[in-house]
Amino acid sequence: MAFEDMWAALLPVGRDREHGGYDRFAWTPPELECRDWFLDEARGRGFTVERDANGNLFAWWLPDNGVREDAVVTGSHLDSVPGGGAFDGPLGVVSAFAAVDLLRERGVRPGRPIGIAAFAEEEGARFGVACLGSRLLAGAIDPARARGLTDRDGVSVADALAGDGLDPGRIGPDEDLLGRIGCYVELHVEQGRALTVPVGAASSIVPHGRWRFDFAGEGNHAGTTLLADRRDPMLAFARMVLAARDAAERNGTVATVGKVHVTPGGVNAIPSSVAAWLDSRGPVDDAVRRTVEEVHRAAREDGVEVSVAEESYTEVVDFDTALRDRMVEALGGVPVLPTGAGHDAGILASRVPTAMLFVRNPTGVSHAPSEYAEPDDCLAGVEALATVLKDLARG
Ligand code: HGY
Ligand code: MN
Ligand code: MN
Repeated sequence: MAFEDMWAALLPVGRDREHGGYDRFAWTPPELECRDWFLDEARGRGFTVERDANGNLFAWWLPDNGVREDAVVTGSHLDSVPGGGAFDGPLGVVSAFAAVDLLRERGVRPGRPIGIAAFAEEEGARFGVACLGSRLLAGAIDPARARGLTDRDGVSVADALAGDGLDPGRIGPDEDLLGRIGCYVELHVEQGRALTVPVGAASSIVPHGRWRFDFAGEGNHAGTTLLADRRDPMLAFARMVLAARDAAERNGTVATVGKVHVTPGGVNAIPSSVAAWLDSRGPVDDAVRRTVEEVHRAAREDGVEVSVAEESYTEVVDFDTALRDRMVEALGGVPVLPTGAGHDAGILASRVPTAMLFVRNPTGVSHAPSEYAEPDDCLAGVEALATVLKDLARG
């Protein structure tokens, strides 16, 4: 099935009719539908399908020579942020199938296995930790902590895995699977405005993390409670949001507060508590750490208790230069650029040689419905990925 057909098949899955964004949260119906799509595409090509204990999917194009290790793996993720764009994640997975199709049409027979991966819960939109599936595979998160993560309705990762027929007791690092992977190359839509030609390569991912702030005050009546008697957590939250921008400007980082839960959430009730999440990223670790500390210091209000918990943090990722340079050479030279976006490739980079290809995004917008890549640029990305896979999977 050509790129366009696969793209058209996925496009409507989990798309909100009103705002056009996607809500493909891990192990919810739209994302399960995307998983089924992946399995159909893999089986339709006669690939061996593997679902690891962590819920990551792999489709294997195995060579005739019986070699089963040193695989070249490509792919990305199928889940989205709330109201996300169509390209972040799926472009890498659809392009992987399309690139392998090109190689097969051209009579290429790989000397090493080529794997296509779809990692679970990359956005962390449901359970709060980004790249959960690849972190578990790579041993970058404690399995017990992961099992206990819950979504807004109190459903745990363990429940979600069990609901999908997996044994939550088996999640965690998979040394056998990692041992079979020789390298990982992820194609991804570029998420800023830096790429001005169809295809580029990644040099690094900046340090980035997310922190949960909890503000505990006292719920009370909006009309009968004197200002002097209030312990309003919303005021501490408001200071947190404004402090995030100030601290980011001071420290040369970026900081975002995009998610907040107010309890109980009544128009005429002073909240009893507020939970809010800070996402901060920047060129160096200590600038990010300073940003979070300054926000923590500023997010205050008399009578309101403030607590902060780090939910995930990824130090700077410098992709494998030999792999990157080999990829750039095979492509005849493409721009090499850093990114402020996290990726499964950034997590796997700690275990296997990893590289990334970017496809131009003319809007420069991501994590929103207007995220976009031109069809010609998507096809250029497929050609580039096919070239890289052919080069890397040579016997
Ligand atoms: O948050 C990120 O940068 C990625 O999209 N998970
Ligand atoms: Mn994303
Ligand atoms: Mn992504």
